[in-house]
Amino acid sequence: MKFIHAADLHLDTPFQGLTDLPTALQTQIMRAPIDSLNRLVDLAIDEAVDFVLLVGDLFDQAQQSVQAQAALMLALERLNDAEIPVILSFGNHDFQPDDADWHFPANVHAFGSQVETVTLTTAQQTKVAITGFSYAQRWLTTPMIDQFPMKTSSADYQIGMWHGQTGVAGDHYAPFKVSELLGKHYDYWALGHIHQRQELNAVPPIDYPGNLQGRQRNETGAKGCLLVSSTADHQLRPVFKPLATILWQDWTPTLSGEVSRSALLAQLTDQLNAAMTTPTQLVSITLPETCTLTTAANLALTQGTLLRQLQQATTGETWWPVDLQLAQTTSAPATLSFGEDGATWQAVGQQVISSAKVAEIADRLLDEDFLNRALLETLTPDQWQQQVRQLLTDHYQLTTQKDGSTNAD
Ligand SMILES: [Mn+2]
Repeated sequence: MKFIHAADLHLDTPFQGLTDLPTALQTQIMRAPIDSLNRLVDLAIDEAVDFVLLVGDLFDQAQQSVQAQAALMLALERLNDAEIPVILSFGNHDFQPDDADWHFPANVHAFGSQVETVTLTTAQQTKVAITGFSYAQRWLTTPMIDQFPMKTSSADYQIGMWHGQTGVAGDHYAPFKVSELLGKHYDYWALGHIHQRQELNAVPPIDYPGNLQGRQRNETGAKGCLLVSSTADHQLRPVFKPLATILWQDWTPTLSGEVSRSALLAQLTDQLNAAMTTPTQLVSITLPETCTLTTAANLALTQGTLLRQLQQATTGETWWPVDLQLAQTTSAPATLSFGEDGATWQAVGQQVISSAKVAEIADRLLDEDFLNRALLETLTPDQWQQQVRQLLTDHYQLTTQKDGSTNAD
């Protein structure tokens, strides 16, 4: 026996926090949840599975978009043509009243808000009982476990479908305890709701497959479904199958020493080109503590110009930078205080203002676009003032207050 366990498709998910995307990538991202569903159907047909379980949150909202509904119906029709049954439930995102009329194809069984059991007989004459429920409202605080029957003796395997999370009575998302599920003696618990793939118990498996397609920055890594097969000793064993067409990724480049803006841009581009292959990666970049940035590079980072330049340096076919930041260090940021202590300034001035230091600083300053431009074209005094003020406030955390507190963080 072989089946697919998937959950949390969120077909009409709104992707947020992405700006300035190339049109092709934007289209690819908007289609990603539907593309991953279509790949699930391909997998089901290729593997000739006996049935497919979809455990809640098929849609992102109780009111679905027409496109998402059409995509689901098309996928279910393809499985119907292949004579693959689908057992599905609705979750806390796509909760449905019991009298909602979906006109699903004949191969589909959708659970209502009361726990029920459906029984299938596979082509190899294996009898499988599948027990589950749907959400009829956003929250499900009542204990559902009491409604679940003990494993029936009339089926070869019994599978529970449960969209929810561990917790105590009163929690919002169908709370359960692992021990309660184990107490029913089922052969497999197909969970949904938690978007991170995880196994709460190995034998029998109590598994979250994770969502089919990552929806935001913290949903990183490969996403897909579980392909579950029976073993000779009558166990059910899940294997992860990646399906997502877009991956969110946290990534840190290899960098050391002091890095200028141009070197940083070149290094990031080269390393990303080498590291990122299909499927397309949406990358949140954290620079390692092993490197320090020149003043200009730091300014470009904090102002976002470095991220924009990096976005301009990629076609978006294999990677797209969504964020770029320094590793969080525990030490306090350096601040420069314009206080009233003239003696300190004199002492510091004698140390700092040497011809070598001036040359070094001038070199770094020429890394600044606006200073470079000023030498080639004419900046008005107003533009000069505005740019210098921006440089000081953004990079040096300029403070003019006597108590030394900063006006920026
Ligand atoms: Mn959910």
